[in-house]
Amino acid sequence: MRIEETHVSRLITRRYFEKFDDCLELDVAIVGGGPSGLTAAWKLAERGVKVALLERKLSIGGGMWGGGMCWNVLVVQEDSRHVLAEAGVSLTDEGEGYFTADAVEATTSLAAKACQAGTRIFNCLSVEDVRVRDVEGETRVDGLVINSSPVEMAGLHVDPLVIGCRYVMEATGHALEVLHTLVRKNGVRLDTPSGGIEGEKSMWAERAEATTPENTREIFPGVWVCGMAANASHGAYRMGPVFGGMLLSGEKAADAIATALGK
Ligand code: 48H
Repeated sequence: MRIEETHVSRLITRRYFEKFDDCLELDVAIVGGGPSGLTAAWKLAERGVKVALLERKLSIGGGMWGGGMCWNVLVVQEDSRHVLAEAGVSLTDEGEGYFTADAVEATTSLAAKACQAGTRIFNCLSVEDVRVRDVEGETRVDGLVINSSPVEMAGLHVDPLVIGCRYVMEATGHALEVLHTLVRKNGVRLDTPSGGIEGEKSMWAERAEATTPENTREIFPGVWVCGMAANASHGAYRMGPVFGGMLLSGEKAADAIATALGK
């Protein structure tokens, strides 16, 4: 076969911009490709929701690759192992309700599930702001302001672009980037006890695992919090390399949003 380099370039640009153009109006835009965002993406796409996942880094997977302290094994519990099992991940029953999985297998399997279900993934793309609108007297987030990660990293003064969506999913983990920007720039109140970001508490894995799904909710009109961001926004504890709550959080958010969208 003869290979023409410019044709390779044409194929890439054509397909990429077709995908990008189709994602300018989404049902759900997920910010962050960690375990919670990937699970949510998979489950939303499976329900027929038009969803894209935006990830700043070259690789998706967030904090899942390294298990604990770069020792790439992770732990899930009895009530969440079905998510990894459904993704085809091998689990080892360690007794007393603990299961272990290879962190790399778990990350790549969730990513494959999300892609194969129909999620459009944009890596190397950073969310730098939100779009807000007043809808019937209520301020609502209905889009994301995005830029190329290399532009962000180089500190170049290049204006961003915007994608619209019915719901944003804040899945940026400990950093809570979407919520911090929303609150700082717009002075709005979140649906939390203080009306602001409550912050993250120290390690208490059992409590943290219970509260992660509980705190997974619409925290501001149009914005769902998911994964570690759910706990970090609600003043809850951290859990270390126990990943069950992340998976259940993604599953819960996807189910609630798909249902709200009538899917
Ligand atoms: C685009 C962005 C932006 C941005 C950040 O941290 P994550 O793995 O998120 P979760 O919540 O799915 O999983 C948390 C888990 O990995 C973890 O840290 C745990 C369990 N910690 C417990 C403990 O005690 O420490 O992934 C978030 C992703 C990352 O890949 C970021 O690069 C990405 O979000 N991201 N992407 N635009 N503005 N900000």
